[in-house]
Amino acid sequence: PAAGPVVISTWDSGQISNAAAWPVLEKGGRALDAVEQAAIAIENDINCCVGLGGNPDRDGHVTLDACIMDEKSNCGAVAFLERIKHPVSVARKLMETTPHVFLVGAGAQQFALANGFKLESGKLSPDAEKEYKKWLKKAEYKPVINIEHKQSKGHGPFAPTRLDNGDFNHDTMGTLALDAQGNLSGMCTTSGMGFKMRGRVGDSPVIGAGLFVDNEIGAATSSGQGEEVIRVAGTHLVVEFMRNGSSPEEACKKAVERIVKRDPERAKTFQVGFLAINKQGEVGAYSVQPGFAYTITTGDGKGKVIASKSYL
Ligand code: SD4
Repeated sequence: PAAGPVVISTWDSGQISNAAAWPVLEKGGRALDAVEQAAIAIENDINCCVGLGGNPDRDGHVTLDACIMDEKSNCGAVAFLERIKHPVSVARKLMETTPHVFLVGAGAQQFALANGFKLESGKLSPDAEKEYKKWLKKAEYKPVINIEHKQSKGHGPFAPTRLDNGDFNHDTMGTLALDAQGNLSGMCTTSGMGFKMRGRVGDSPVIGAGLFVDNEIGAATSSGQGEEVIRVAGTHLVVEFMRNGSSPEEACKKAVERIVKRDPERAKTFQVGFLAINKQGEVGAYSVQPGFAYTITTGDGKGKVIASKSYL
């Protein structure tokens, strides 16, 4: 018998994504549709951290990375996409209507426009504008650990994800769903690391790094310093650990340990968090630094935020 439905999303802002995914799953709908709804909801939320409301690159442009993967290992991804509100939906369109899996930059935007997506203004959200001006004063190019690991204070359900000092506690949302038919799908969407180098792409749109789904075994997504995740093909690794018998939490822990082992000293300076679900509907997470969390929705349809265990 199928274990679903269940939906999990990274971070406490996962409450917003899960609330949009749940009605699809509750009605017996497809996990793929559920995770796309999760993406649309969070990309629409101007108070959150991903989508066009996110922080820009160091030249002042918001550039989006996203991907989606279904139960048949179909996948679609876009990166360095500008002025399009729903990158995950563009990725899905690419997956379903072309022989390709990955489009970037101007080509991705051209594909989106040809498929009826609207060109948005490109103006920064008021919060992002403020943050960018603040950043420009020093214009320091270094990925900031604090953005990732500071505990979000006072976040009730649907509270803004900006911290009191204006930072986000993250810039990426990943959602994994198991539907009533027992099928898995996932998505990952991001504005990427704030004030990144122009053209920089992280792990989030990279299949096997920011997201991986294997319908026989399970699925995983990640958040944090994308470069570290790409180096170990992080979410593919998590799914392979599950294939070899690890629980979702153990699998996430082993992937974190693989990253830390490379340079334990340096690992003190960045955050990576993995989130996973297996075919039985068991879920788990693990991160390098404290402060990572995820939201799970199942049974009663209420999103529950759970703090991840961490290496440090
Ligand atoms: C990236 N993984 O672009 C993303 C950033 C992130 O929470 O997860 N922020 O590297």
